[in-house]
Parts: sequence; structure tokens; C-alpha cells
Amino acid sequence: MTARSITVAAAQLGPIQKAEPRKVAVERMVRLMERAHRRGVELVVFPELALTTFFPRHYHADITEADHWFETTMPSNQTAPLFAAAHKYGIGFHLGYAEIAHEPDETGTVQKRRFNTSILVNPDGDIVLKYRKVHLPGHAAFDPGRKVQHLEKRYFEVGNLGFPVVRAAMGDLAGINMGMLICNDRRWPEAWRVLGLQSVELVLLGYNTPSLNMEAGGFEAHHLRVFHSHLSIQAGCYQNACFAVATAKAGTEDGCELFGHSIIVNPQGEIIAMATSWDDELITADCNLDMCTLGRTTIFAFDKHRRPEAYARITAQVGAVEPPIWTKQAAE
Ligand code: CDT
Repeated sequence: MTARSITVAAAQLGPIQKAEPRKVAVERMVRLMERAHRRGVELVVFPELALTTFFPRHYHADITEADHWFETTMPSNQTAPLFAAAHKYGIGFHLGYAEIAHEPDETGTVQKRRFNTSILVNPDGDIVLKYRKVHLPGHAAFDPGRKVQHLEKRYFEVGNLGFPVVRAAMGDLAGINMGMLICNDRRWPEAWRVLGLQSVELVLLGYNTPSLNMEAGGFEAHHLRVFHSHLSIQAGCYQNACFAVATAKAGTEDGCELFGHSIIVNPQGEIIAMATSWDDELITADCNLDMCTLGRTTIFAFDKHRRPEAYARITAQVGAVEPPIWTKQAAE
């Protein structure tokens, strides 16, 4: 029996400065796709908000002043070269971008809505999966206590598409179960498990993570920033028996350092490729999807071993509550 295998790439991007037009960013991405094609890659993963600088660090009092960072159509004239390259090279791609959609809100009224979005596109140019970031970090109002703002809660609504997984043809394979997370989502085991419960085999994930904790909430050693990113992705893959391609935007962008360290991880939780630069860099790996079977038929055979009746707090509760206090009298 031949292995179900796909060759994937994390197409890390070096910094995109505030003044850099989308055209230049797209040209850089097309060059990475050309390189990917030469290396036999079948699916390329670009970072979160890959077309512009990480603009949530910039404050606009009037949110509409930030609209120029957003895409209103996909593809557009500016992003069409990515779709053309995908077609030319027979490569699928994952793209993170800021999305403006005119959609009904929860009351049914059509509104202008803003999301931190990613899409999975096949070589024919079909958008086979769309995801909108659920775990938005940062804050909504200008914070004078911070050296650098992180205004995702100002510019984006919480994603309203859940954590979808789709089975679609990619590379030589007739079907791969693929899902997406965006940046901060990778730190939340609940998000990975919702993907795992849909038999995900390959998670596509883009991120922009500062090298320093700008929240000034306490000391966090510099080297632990990368450790926590890798720890989260490796645990997510192991516990859900899947591969992940996790792609960073890296380097010093608008004076702020992003740590890079893009990785590809297998279902054993091992890093099988890692970026070493803070620049545009392509890392690749052959993923034998049959490797997902071991975890999902043994230690993480969900149907045999999960105990949802004991997990009610996971969905019933947001913040943590205090436990009861033990006393000798109560114990007797
Ligand atoms: N883009 C993104 O989600 N970044 C966050 C930084 C958290 S600091 C507010 C991350 O989790 O990597």
C-alpha cells in the first residue's frame, strides 16, 4: 500500500514595513511559491495577516481609518498573482489577511464586519476552507501603559465560523482533512481538540508573535516566548494525532521584533523542519498522513477514551472559579 503523503512548506515572511505596498508583499510571496515549486511542494502556508504589516500595533481613533489594511474581495487585483502562481505551479496555498465582509449580524442586520481571516486555496483557485480567528489577544482601547499596542480586539470581531475542517483534494491526494488556527489560537487546547474531533490530519497556522511580552504584566524570559509557541503546537499535534505547518512573520517590523521560528510538526509532536532566519524563508517537509493513525487508534482513540461527561466546565464556564476550601470538619 502506498503512503498517503504530501509535501508542504511554511513560507515564512520577513518583516513587512508599514509603508510597504501589498504589491511588494505579494511579489515576495510569489517568489516563495516559485521556490516551493522547484522543491516539489504541493501546499504552501503563508503567515497571519500576510499582506501588510501587523497593523494592530497601530492605533486609529476612528476604526474606518484602518480600513485600508483590509481586503474587501478575495481574490482582488492585488492578490490575483497568488492565485495565478498557484494555478501555474499546481500548488495549494494558505493565506492570512484582514477581511471586511458585509454580512448579517446576530440580529440579522447586514453590517460592515471585520475579521482576522485565513483561507485555503486549491490550484484551481477555489477557496476550499475559510476560518476567522476566534482567540483575539490584546485590547480594544488605546493603552498608554504599553510600549506597543496590540489592538486586535479593536479591529476584529471574534470569528463566527467555529473551527471548521474540510476534506479536500490537495497535491496527489484525493482527500486530506485540513483545518486552520490563527496565531493566539495555537495556545488554546480547546481549539486543537475541536479540530481533532473532526479527524483533522493537517493544521495550517499563521502567526505574528512579538519577541518580547509588551503587556508589562510581569517578567517573562525572552527565550520562553519561542518555547511556549513550539510547546503549544507540538502538544496540539501529539494530542490530536495530526501534522501542523506553523508559519511566522519574522524580524523587525515597524521597530518591533517578531520571533519567527516557523515549524512543521508531525503527529508525534516532533519538529521536522524549522526556520532559522528572520527573513523570507521556505522550509519544507514530506508528511506521511498515515502517521496520524497510530495516535488516533491507540492513546488518543477519542471514541474509546474521551469522557465528555466530565468536561462540562470547558463549555459552561469562561473564567476560573475558586475551589472549595478543605476543612477537617467538612471532610469528616
Ligand atoms: N497575533 C497574535 O495573536 N499574537 C499573539 C501575541 C500575544 S501578545 C498580546 C500570540 O499569541 O502569539
